[in-house]
Amino acid sequence: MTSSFKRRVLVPHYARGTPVETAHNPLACVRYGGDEAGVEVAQGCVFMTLPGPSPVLYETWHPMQIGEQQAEGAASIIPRMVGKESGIGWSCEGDVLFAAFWVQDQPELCDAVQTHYERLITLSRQKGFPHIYRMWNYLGAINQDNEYGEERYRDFCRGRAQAFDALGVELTALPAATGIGLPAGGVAVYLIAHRVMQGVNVENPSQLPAYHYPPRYGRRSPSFARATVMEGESQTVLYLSGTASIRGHESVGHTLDEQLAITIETIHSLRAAAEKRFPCLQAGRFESMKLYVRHPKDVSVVQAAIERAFPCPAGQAPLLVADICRAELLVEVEGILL
Ligand code: 3EB
Repeated sequence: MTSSFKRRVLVPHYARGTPVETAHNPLACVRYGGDEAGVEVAQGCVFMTLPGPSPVLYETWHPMQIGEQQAEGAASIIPRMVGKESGIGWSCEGDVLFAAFWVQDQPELCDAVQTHYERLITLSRQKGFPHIYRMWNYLGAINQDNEYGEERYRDFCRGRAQAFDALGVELTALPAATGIGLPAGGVAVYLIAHRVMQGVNVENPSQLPAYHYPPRYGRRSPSFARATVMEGESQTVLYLSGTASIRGHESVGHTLDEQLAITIETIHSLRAAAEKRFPCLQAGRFESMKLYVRHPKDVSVVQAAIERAFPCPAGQAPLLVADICRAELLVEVEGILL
């Protein structure tokens, strides 16, 4: 007797202002805005709260079927499991895992970030989900200097890079990611990982790989791929990293309009690179996007431009006012295409 099981990946769904977080049984719920930041596990779900003003944005994570596979041992019947171990909240079901940590603010971020990153990756491996395919990093006062005069984003990048080094992760195996500011201190990180499917990384011909940025942007380069593709038999999913107005390794454009135009062009170029390897993505649409804007006055212009360039289902392109990881950048955009 043969049986098959659903091959799935995790995708987000966004809701604003209403506490619908546990409807549809998500694996995780990230709340953008709340008084008390942290990670907790309840009702079979990881709840992560990031500091910030209300109204709150809720991002829930749901398994989506992308194919079917012959059952390999018990993978077909692995039920929902959740837990919190050494500060890492995690939940898994079948072949998908969500895991997250929150670290209190520190005078220097590097050590705490390295320690927690290593725990996060090690936990993913130990639970049986070694294929990390997308990560998000949010840090307070991202453009301010730490006690030693190093910008906190760069301080963070050192800890992250050291953790990947220590665990033997090759540069070309780094997942797609986002790195963005928070209105208050501390560091929030979460990831999604798969039991058996390795993501395929895609770099952008118009940009230097971030992990090769020269030292003028920090002692250790940012550890992420421009995009990761998860290929299923019935659906292929493109996870775009946070994308900003950068060509080569340099920030370009002084005005919002210039930066927006270059960001959109950069996303088109990244998408074209992904389509070369995965032609089925040509028929794809953005299922969701997440927009980050430094200044509140720029919100409506960014929303309108992105909506025109990359139409998304209603409500699935939320915008957060946040600092971007380089002080001169005004806008950053991430997205999921399928
Ligand atoms: C850039 O391209 C813009 O440090 O995890 C985008 C995506 C950016 C992820 C990260 C940073 C990160 O360098 C910033």
